[in-house]
Amino acid sequence: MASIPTQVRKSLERHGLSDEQLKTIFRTMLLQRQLDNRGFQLNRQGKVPFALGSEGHEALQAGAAMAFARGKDILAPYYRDLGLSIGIGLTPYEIMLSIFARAADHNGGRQFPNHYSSKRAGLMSFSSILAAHIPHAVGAAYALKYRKESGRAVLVTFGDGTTSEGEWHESMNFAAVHKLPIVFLCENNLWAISTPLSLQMGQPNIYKRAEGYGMPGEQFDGFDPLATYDAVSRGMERARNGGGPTLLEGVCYRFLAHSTDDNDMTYRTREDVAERRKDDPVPRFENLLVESGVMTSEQVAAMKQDVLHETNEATDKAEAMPFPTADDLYKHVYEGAWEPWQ
Ligand SMILES: Cc1ncc(C[n+]2csc(CCOP(=O)(O)OP(=O)(O)O)c2C)c(N)n1
Ligand SMILES: [Mg+2]
Repeated sequence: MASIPTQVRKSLERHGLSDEQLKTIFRTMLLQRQLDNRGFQLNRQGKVPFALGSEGHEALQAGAAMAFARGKDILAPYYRDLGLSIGIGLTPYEIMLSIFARAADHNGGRQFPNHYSSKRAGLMSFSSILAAHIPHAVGAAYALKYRKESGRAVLVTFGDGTTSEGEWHESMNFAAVHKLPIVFLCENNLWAISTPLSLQMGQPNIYKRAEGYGMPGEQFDGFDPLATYDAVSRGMERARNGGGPTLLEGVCYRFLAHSTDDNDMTYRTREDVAERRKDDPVPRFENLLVESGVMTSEQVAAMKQDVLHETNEATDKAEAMPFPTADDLYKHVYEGAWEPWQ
């Protein structure tokens, strides 16, 4: 099984990132964790029916978001990508509109919670059906190539379990044959709800499958935002410059249950999770930034306060918004306002 390095790096390998960019990555990680927890809290308060958790994915998503070229690239995410979504420009208010399913949400409050979309941010709408978005992402990459829009690429993400789906394999093959501008980013958290990686695949190193399709593959520490940024930015640059697709695998861990509807204590123990928590990417990156002098402890504390304040404001503002009404139940579902009973 893929292992997670436990060493906190003392020296900072910044891969060309400025102090401001490093702080932006850290802020995205803090905001993701805060919003993530808010979704679970609101569910337990009976205010929202469902929320997904992404704790443990912060480094991977904030690092990948930093490699995304806003206004150019396209993101085809999956349901656990809260951090990637805010990292490429979605606001906490937009996240909360989705979680509260309010009419002002980009999907009109009609999508599953945590299923964002945004034309402005270049974030493609996606489905809860595992891997269904991957052929769509490949289609978008095909369109970029067909239209000769070089300098742009697609970033598509998915979990480890999703690599067992037929669409995943078909998409990998098609992208390699046509040398499409796309990066396949696997967020390997070692679980697919209750199915551990060892029961999902015989070859636990997902990145090694790349060779079978004829594209480069690389694995990195998904608890390290800078290793993630390095791998994803190289893959995206290659794609933007006509070099074709890449398969990347970031190894992380899912600290929370799969969703608010799941009880993970039925298939793993508190001790299992506590062991992985020792490598928690959020305090790990905080220590690195303080130890290497990018931020002081006081600046970190102020940033945490600011993130909490922003989350509270977004929560209150979204909660006060109206639900969609029955009138628009079929809006965006059937073309030309057609209704099934007509
Ligand atoms: C085609 C399909 N089969 C099953 C499900 C039910 N399901 C939802 S999430 C999930 C686990 C996916 O695990 P993984 O791809 O590793 O992503 P993770 O949730 O761990 O981030 C399953 C089986 C589904 N949504 N779609
Ligand atoms: Mg998984």
